[in-house]
Amino acid sequence: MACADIEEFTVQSVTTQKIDDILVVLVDNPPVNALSWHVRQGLKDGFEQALADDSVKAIVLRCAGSTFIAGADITEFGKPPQGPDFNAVLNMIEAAHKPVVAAIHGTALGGGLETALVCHYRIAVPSARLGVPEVKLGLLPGAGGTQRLPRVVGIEAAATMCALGEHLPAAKAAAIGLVDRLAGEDSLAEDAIAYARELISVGPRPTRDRPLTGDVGVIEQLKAANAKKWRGFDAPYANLACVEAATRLPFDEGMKFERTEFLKLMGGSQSAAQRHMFFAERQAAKIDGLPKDLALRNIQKVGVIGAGTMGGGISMNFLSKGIPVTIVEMVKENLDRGVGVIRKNYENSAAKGRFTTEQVEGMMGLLTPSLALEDLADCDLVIEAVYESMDVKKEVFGKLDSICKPGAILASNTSYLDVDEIADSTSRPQDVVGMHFFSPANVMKLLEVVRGAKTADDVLATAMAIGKKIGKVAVVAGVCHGFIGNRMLSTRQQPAMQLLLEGATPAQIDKVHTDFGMPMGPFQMSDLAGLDIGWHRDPSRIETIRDALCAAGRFGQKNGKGFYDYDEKRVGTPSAEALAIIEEFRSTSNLPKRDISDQEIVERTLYPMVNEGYKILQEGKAQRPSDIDVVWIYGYGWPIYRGGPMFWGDLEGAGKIVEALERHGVAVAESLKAKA
Ligand code: T1G
Repeated sequence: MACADIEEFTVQSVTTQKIDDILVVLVDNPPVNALSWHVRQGLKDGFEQALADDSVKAIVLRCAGSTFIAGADITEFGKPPQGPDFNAVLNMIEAAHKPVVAAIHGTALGGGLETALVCHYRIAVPSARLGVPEVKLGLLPGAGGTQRLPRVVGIEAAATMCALGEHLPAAKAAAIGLVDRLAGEDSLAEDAIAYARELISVGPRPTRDRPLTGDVGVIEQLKAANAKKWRGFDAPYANLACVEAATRLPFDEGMKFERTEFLKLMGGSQSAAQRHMFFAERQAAKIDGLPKDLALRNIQKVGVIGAGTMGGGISMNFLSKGIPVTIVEMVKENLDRGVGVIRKNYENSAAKGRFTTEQVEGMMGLLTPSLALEDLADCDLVIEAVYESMDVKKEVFGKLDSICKPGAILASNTSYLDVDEIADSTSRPQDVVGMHFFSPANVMKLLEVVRGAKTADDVLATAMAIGKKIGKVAVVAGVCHGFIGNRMLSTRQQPAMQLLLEGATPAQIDKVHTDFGMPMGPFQMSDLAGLDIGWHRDPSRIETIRDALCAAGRFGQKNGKGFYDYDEKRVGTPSAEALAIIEEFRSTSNLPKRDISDQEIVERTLYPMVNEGYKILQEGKAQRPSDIDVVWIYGYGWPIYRGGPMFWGDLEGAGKIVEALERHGVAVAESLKAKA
């Protein structure tokens, strides 16, 4: 039965099928069976039909396609409501006087799991995953999840699921009572009907009437264990408040409490930001102007040149996904050290339970160390991660050009050099692309894929696809100094240094940034990277504050002192010596020392980043503003609850930003000025 004609159009996203005394309600709303308004309407119609038909003794709710319902339709948020109220539909299902079985495959997430929770019983295939990931959207399960989960799995599991938003595999879900029965991987439809028929004599089991069990103390434990990770976030605490309410309020009161908390989050900027990032991350994978069905190059074997920190980390990305890697170094000692670091990293992960010993040996077995570039001849993709010097890179690519097989993709991990110039050192510039990993390369999710002027479309698309395959969030960048992320970073670092000359301290400036939600501020980041990177090594030549610190032997975390002093655990504290060096250098600048407000620090270090983002877009070096947001969240730890620099800039307001930039004498991007 199709759901009723809707004023705009008739949809077939929910149909029913009667099999003897069982009615199957089937949802079919590709790609993830989201609970769009016409699905809610179809569920309402389908269950009304089932409940009115006396020959129907039990009901099965199932989904077509690759997954059970993956949640509310996020694209509907913020738009005028359409179709029946979600909670009303769920309450109707829960109150059914006939047993209702949810048949789960793929993922039952968010509103999808909430729909399964109002069904009286749940059967799932072993490969299914269940969860309430709303917290990752800055939300909470707003259709009874925080009230019904504790009644099914207990307070501890419910609090953990709501606050962390992780997916549970079906076996784990069965172990905690979220799933009542496991079906055969390929026989869910039949097994669900058989299970429903068994339940006819058992009858309905409304979740709202089930007793709530467990220890509410888990809530404070979760807060204590996640305080650092949840710094600045609203949603985790709202989720826990709702679960806590379930332990002390009658069900209907608890539902009202949940509704109030849900609407607070839905109306706030954090959820808007995190929902923006949900789509931004998926949009980043799309390359405008390329045909969807473009054939990709086949990447079976990867070569990495350089076994240092970056080369080793890059290699691990492929090895962890079962892709063989030949890693090449010029000096045996460096090669052996690099291979040893890779093994050590895997062994450390195994010690934390992430890999078994066999898996570590398997991954190491895919690694072929070599001292000869010639061993890269049969690689489909070669990634160069040698010293950041154009001359060195051009020499390497010149050799690769004569060694590598036709069609091999030649990629540079350069973090800011001109990929076109590197490409022109080969006879195959169409096969050259930038693949800029972020350190530590086996951990950081961002991958900037730098599109050269001559990079072939299939090379670009293949680099993006292999990036996703190894678990990265890949973003297309154009060739310019620093591409997207580092180019914007420099517009923050320069004014930060200037503010020191005018009287601010490193700690004050860094605190503005960490209070904003960044993992570290400009000077903490400089100490981490190393103040001596790119230093001319002449202690008598002091032209900048950094020169002065390096001349005094203050290189950053690496030797325990930079802008800050560091203890053996690399915990930094303000340094009287560093402040004295800065003050001495500052006094030569003839700039009056003055008190500088935190707002001025925001205007002079964060607003220029937004401005640079507009310039990057104007120059076509990024495909879309949301790509820039993705770069900063996955490459630099920009707080996701602020949605990235461009989203945040919109929230701040173009007019406010332009006024401040002009007041500070910064040249404003035309496209930003036009928006003010
Ligand atoms: N709404 C709308 N579109 C969605 C969607 C959703 N819930 N989930 C995915 N899509 C789109 C996605 O944008 C992409 O579109 C396509 O589907 C494939 O997604 C009241 C308030 C299910 C694990 O948070 O985690 O319920 O790019 O590329 O890698 O309490 O999608 O093709 O145009 O991610 O196979 C809670 C979000 C919502 C789950 C599949 N649910 N989705 O991963 O495919 S809030 C979620 C996912 C809620 C209630 C609350 C994943 C997936 P396009 P994909 P995938």
